[in-house]
Parts: sequence; C-alpha cells; structure tokens
Amino acid sequence: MAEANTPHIAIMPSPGMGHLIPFVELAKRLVQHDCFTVTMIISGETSPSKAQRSVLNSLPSSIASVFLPPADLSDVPSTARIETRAMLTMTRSNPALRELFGSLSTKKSLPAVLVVDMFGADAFDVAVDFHVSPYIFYASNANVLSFFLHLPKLDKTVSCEFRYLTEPLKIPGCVPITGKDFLDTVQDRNDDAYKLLLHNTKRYKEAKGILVNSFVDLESNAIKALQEPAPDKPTVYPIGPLVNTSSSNVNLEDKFGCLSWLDNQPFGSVLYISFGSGGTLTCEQFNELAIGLAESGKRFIWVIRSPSEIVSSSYFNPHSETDPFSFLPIGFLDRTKEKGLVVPSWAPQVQILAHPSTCGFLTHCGWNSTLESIVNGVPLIAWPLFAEQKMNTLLLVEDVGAALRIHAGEDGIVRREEVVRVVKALMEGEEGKAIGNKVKELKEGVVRVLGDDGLSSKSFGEVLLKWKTHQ
Ligand code: UPG
Repeated sequence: MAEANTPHIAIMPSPGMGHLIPFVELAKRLVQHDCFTVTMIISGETSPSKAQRSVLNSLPSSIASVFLPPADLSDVPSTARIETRAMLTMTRSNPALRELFGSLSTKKSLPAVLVVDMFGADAFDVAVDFHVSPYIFYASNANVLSFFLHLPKLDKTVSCEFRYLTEPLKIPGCVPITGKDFLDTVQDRNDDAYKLLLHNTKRYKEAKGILVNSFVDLESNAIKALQEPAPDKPTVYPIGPLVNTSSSNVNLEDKFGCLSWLDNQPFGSVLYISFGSGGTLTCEQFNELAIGLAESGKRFIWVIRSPSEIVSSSYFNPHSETDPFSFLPIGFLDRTKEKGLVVPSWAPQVQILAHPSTCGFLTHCGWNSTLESIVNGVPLIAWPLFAEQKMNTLLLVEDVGAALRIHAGEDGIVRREEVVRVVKALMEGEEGKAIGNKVKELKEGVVRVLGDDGLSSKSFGEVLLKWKTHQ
C-alpha cells in the first residue's frame, strides 16, 4: 500500500456516483506528481454497483481501493431519504474503518491524512484516535458549503420549518435564498436526514481544512467570505473545478455509440439531456419531456431511466432494472430517429460535453455535471430535482447567468410547451447566446485558475504542502 517516506492519504467518499467521481479525480490529482500514495476507502450498504466498479476498476495502479464490509442498515426503513442512508452508511462504517487503520498502523502504513465526504464527519473520531489529520472534500459549491457551515446557527435561531421563512436568508458572500429553495435535506426538520445533516455540519469545525470544488470566477464572493478567518471555521481551499476531463476519463463506456452519432451531426447542434447518476422522472413527466423534445425539432441525446415517483430512486444504482424504452410515448423513436439518440441509464457524459456537436445541456444541476459543462463551455438548462440542486440552480441562473431555468406548472410538472420554449431559447434565442458567452468566459476562467499560477492551483498547493508535513 503506502511506500516508505511518501505521504499516504486516505480518502473516503460517501456512497453514490456523484460523490465517488470527484473523489476519484482528487485521488488522481494527488498521485499525479508521485507526491503521495492514495488509498480510496469505499463504504456501502451493499457491494459496489456496476457503475462504481467500472470507475474503480479503471483507476491507475498507484491508487489502492479498500472495500469496507457493507454497513448494516437493516433497521432503516426502505422509505428513508438517500441522505439518511448515505450518512448512516458512513457513520456505521466506523468500526470497519477503525479495524483498517489498526491493521495499517501495525504495518506502519497509516495515512497522514483522512479526507472525508460532506456526509462523513463521524470518521473524524477514528482519524483523531490514530493521529491522522481529518479533512473534508466538499463536492458541491461554496454557496452550499456556506449554508452547511451556517446550519447549526440557523437551527438554533429559527423555530419553524425553513420553508415558512418569508425573508431571504443572507449568508455573507452568498446568493440570498428563501427557505423553499434550501436543499431538500433540511425541508423537514423532524426527518432523520435533517438531524443527521445537522450533526455532521456541527462537526465541520473539527476538520483541519475543507477543500471545496469551486473556483473564484464562479463564486468569488462566497469564496472570499469563506476564506475570512473566524472562530470554529476551518481553512477553506477552493481547488476546483476538479472534474473528469475527456482525456482523463476513467469511465468511458459508449455501448450505444453516442460519440460516433455525434460525429455525424452538425457543429453545435445537439442538446444533451441527463439527470445525473441517479435522477429519474415520473411517468407523466417523462412523457411530457419526450413530446417536448420531439416538438422542438432539435437534435438531442437523452439518457433515460425507467420512470419512478421518487426522483432520486436510482441514486445508489444508476442502471434501470426495467427496460426504460418501454416507457417512451408510442411512435417517439420513429418520430425522432433522424434527430435524436436515446441512451438507457448511462452515457459517456464528459466526452459528449466535450464533443464539438454538443451545444447545450439540460441538467438537474448536480455539481459535477455543472462543472463538467462549464469546463467544456457548454451552456445549461436548469431542471433541479433533489438534494441541493435548487440552490445550484439559483446560483447559476440568478447570480452567474450560466443557465436558463425551466419552469414547472402549479402541479409540479414541466409541460411539453415549456420544454419547447426553453430548448429553443437556449439553442436559437438571444438569451441563449448571452448564456453561451458567459459560459465561454467561465471556461477561460477555468484555464486561468488551473494554470501554474492560478488561484485553484495555489490553493491546492497549500493543502499539499500541509499534507506533506503531516498537518
Ligand atoms: N455521469 C455519466 N454518465 C451518465 C450520468 C452521469 O458519466 O449517464 C456522471 C457525470 O459525468 C457526473 C456524475 O455522473 O460526473 C453525476 O454527478 P452530478 O451531476 O453531480 O449528479 P449526482 O450524481 O446526482 O450527484 C450528487 C447529487 C448532486 C450533488 C453531487 C455532488 O445528486 O446534487 O451536486 O452529488 O455532491
């Protein structure tokens, strides 16, 4: 595992591809210059999914993976929120983590640092017992991190459900936000997910530092405010965007020929539609989106999953168990065969976004998808589904100007006419052009911050220096 004298870093994402993927990128960045050896510690309720295995199997040999035994969640109801499952999995993996550290200690190959996920603060107990420095890698953005850091105070000062707050919450440097747009996890304060999240965020102050996957051009005010020293606030390092790039993709699975299909489409003509690693739509919504796409007359690649009443139902397993094609409206494939490609469950997203034929991305605004689009200069249509995606949408639409928002009707359904409107607005309207220009500007910002003297590189360098000296 760890080689003598090379600092050893252990990193531990929470379950779910949206967290595993950026942690893999962090691991790759760490081993790039032979400065560190890295062990990825994988926890889960079950053995890893096909999607997780394909990412982990393609890691360079310099990154070791250790699979902890499945955490026992047999007492947790099947209706529990995904965040509850993720946080309990992390906490209940502590005994196995302790055992692993015990055996590494015997072999004198304990890590110098343990980097955990936004949901994994309980692992600090193990780290501290073994004199390993605890850090967080926050795979969402600086606005949401600021909210997490503020949550313990909010919990103390507000007694009602947050959705009843009439005044927008103003956290320094952040986009003002009303309670109904707070992340889903805090919308029901009696739910276990809220209690667990609050518990996690109360422990953030124990971290030696927090690495956040964002960059100054995107969130200058929030980052600046986070970097103001304050009691109980760990140092925050904006190191992003840390994303899979098409050249470094560890997860290239193109069984359905997306890339060769794109090769045959005109430059800048295709809209890519995907709801991340686990988002799903209801039957009615799936149908409206299908008809809207067909009626827009635009070219598209659409990654589909079998519909479900629960929007995050595929979160721990992105591959649909039933045939998603059977839910498409009758005649849809025939009607769109000249212009559209429909792909079940999983597509090589990064390559699609990097392809010159792609000109837009209709996304749930998961933070990895957002960053991957920006890195490739692809403008967004924001269709948030769950987790912190409404907060990301607010940032992208109201503050940054990198996305157009799609609007649901009073019944919560986005109608076909709205799909047509927003797709055309992005692909042919003035509004779409302005957003395209903004995203191109951000793409240039990415090159700057990741350059040798760039701010994200410098921030990352500061962390590495600390880790090399075991701080
Ligand atoms: N992906 C593919 N192919 C697909 C679908 C997804 O490669 O067909 C990849 C995609 O490139 C990205 C990742 O899967 O790297 C998806 O990540 P993200 O866009 O962040 O969505 P989620 O998987 O939903 O991520 C969860 C939360 C999201 C949060 C993110 C980081 O749902 O709200 O921002 O984790 O915390």
